[in-house]
Amino acid sequence: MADYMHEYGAIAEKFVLEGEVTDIRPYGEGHINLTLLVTTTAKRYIMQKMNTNVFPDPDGLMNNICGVTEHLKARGIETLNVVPTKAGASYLKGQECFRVYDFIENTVTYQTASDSNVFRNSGKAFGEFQNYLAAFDASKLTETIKRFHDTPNRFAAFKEALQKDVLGRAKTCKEEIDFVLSHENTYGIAMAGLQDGTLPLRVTHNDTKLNNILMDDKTGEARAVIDLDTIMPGSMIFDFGDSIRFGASTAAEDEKDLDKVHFDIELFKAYAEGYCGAVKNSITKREAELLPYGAYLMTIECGMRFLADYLAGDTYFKIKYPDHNLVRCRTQIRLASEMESQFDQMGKIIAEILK
Ligand code: ADP
Ligand code: GN1
Ligand code: MG
Repeated sequence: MADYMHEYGAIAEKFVLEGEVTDIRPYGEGHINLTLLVTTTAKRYIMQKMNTNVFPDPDGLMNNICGVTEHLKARGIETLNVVPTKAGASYLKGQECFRVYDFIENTVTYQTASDSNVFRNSGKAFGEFQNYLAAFDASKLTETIKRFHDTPNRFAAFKEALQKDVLGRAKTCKEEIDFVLSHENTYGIAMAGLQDGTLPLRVTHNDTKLNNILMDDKTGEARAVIDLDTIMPGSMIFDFGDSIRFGASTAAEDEKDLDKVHFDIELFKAYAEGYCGAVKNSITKREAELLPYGAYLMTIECGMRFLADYLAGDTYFKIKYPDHNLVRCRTQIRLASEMESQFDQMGKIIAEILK
């Protein structure tokens, strides 16, 4: 194992930490940043090497995070606490950029939602998070990743990666490519709604998977929504949909055995109860109608992003083995195709909850 203390000890020293650093090790299952658990003689911290390939404007990014966390703290909501550098900055800027948060203790993150109560609680928390963001001034936000959930644009990027096929991998995933190509006519509905105003543009989290929320390890209640890097203007159906994509599955996002991967309508219902219960006073009729579609859209969009990255040589998502992105893509396609055949049931569940 790499000597993380040796590699990152001097970086940690540049932040205002309590106590002496005794240990640094990798932590969590995020796909984007290098996340390190820093232990000192006094307490624990999360230190992240920020992914500046994915987020090219770290100033704008940290400005968003400081703004949003202050907004939440002012309302008494538990959130990430940014630990400043000794020079008084919100992050360490250099060839590589680092930031530190207090470690939020006595919490867990889940990689699957085996317990429907936990999933319902996460839905409630993401819904409430949406409500808190409603009062946040969108003009103060930098768009940290342009066109993040613009699915037609993601599809164009996918086709470009396919056309280049830099590693000659396209021949190994014909079925998956065909699935993504054949569904093109389903990709434009959310963007069209945002453009013509039938879907309201809101400040949204945009990356609401279950491991981006910390749950209390005793009560199973949500404690804090984390991974605030992608807070930007977007649609509520993105936040609802991305949670369903990840959590309403019977298996992990990178399960290799597709026989184990199914869209679980009971988990969908549990999340919808939590989420819709929280946003019932603000959700519009059109948003409610499009929640099932949002689940499908976020799932197929994520599938095409994994596939595009596999074709492009794994330059975006962190991987643990060579075809990891292809494995992830396959679970998303499986889920998206099961969702397609259950739009009616999903719609009925939402209507029942909101009636
Ligand atoms: P990425 O953008 O790579 O997904 P995250 O910010 O989501 O990075 O962090 C990765 C993981 O680290 C999270 O899923 C969570 O398990 C853990 N984590 C991040 N911040 C904290 C924190 N302040 N306290 C406790 N755990 C945290
Ligand atoms: C990434 O950062 P993380 O691991 O929470 C990605 C999401 C994807 C997700 C798929 C900034 O989320 O958009 O849906 O992986 N984040 C970014 O698991 O691209
Ligand atoms: Mg994350």
